[in-house]
Amino acid sequence: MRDTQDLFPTRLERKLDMFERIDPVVHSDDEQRVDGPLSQKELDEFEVKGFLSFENFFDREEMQAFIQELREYEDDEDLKLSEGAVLEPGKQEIRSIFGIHSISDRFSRLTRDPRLLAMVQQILGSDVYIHQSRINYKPGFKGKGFNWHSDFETWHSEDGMPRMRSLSCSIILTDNGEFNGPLMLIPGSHKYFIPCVGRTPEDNYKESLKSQEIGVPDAASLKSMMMKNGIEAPKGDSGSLVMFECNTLHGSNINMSCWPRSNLFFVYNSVENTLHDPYCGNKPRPEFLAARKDWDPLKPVDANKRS
Ligand code: 6CS
Ligand code: FE
Repeated sequence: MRDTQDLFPTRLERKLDMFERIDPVVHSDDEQRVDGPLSQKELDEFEVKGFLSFENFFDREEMQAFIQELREYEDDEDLKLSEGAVLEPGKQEIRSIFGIHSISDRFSRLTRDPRLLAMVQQILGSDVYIHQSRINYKPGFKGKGFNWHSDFETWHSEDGMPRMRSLSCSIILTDNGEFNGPLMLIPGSHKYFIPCVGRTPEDNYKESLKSQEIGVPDAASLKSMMMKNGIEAPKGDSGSLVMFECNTLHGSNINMSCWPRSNLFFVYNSVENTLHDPYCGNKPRPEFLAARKDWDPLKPVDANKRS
């Protein structure tokens, strides 16, 4: 019988102080550590900061096919009405499309890119599967921001993810500059779990994906993290990659520029960390938000069939 004890109480009626992380950050053993593409220096940086960024990880040209597909989705009225699509206020522009790896073969193959997979397996120390995928469009002028949060706090509470053994790969599709709302992260914040106050309403995702109000850390906790290690906003051209740990606090500002800030997010979970029932007690969220039907280990695609 799997242990379903809730080690990360959150969505509480009363504030509970943050506490130190109990899970490793890099899960691989000594042999697995040396068996992957990340150097010891990169593994140490991920361990300390909770994220790594790689400029031009993919070629800009390679990204063109993905961006073209992205543009086609923007003009697809049926897709805009689908359950996995979240619109910006005003219901014109797309904010996010979830489950992109199950909609598109091209994006599905990208989740199995041998270089991405090898790094993810090296950090998580096991085979992995996709817990969630999405494109965040953040269109020019209309793209709203994302409040500070830990993804794990949501995935634990609302999806039943037991431990911190998951990470996100954010692939930059349209150049992320300082003016179009780049992803911001708080280095070292993954080392603490911040319980949040506020019960989770049923079907919370119908609101939280537009603007997250539940599961947002309190200002005092955020301030203490920021005062300790500041804030970083890795910028980069299309094809750059930010890999961040499931519990690293992150968020982003509204996009006040004319340039879209469209990023792709693949969330990899260890096959040793599959979902329990949601710890908040609500019914499980839809499949496009949290995979429950397919936990098969991802196998790498042949590198020259990637896109
Ligand atoms: O609820 C979720 O799964 C989503 N919410 C946020 C703010 N980030 C992670 C994920 O996309
Ligand atoms: Fe997030």
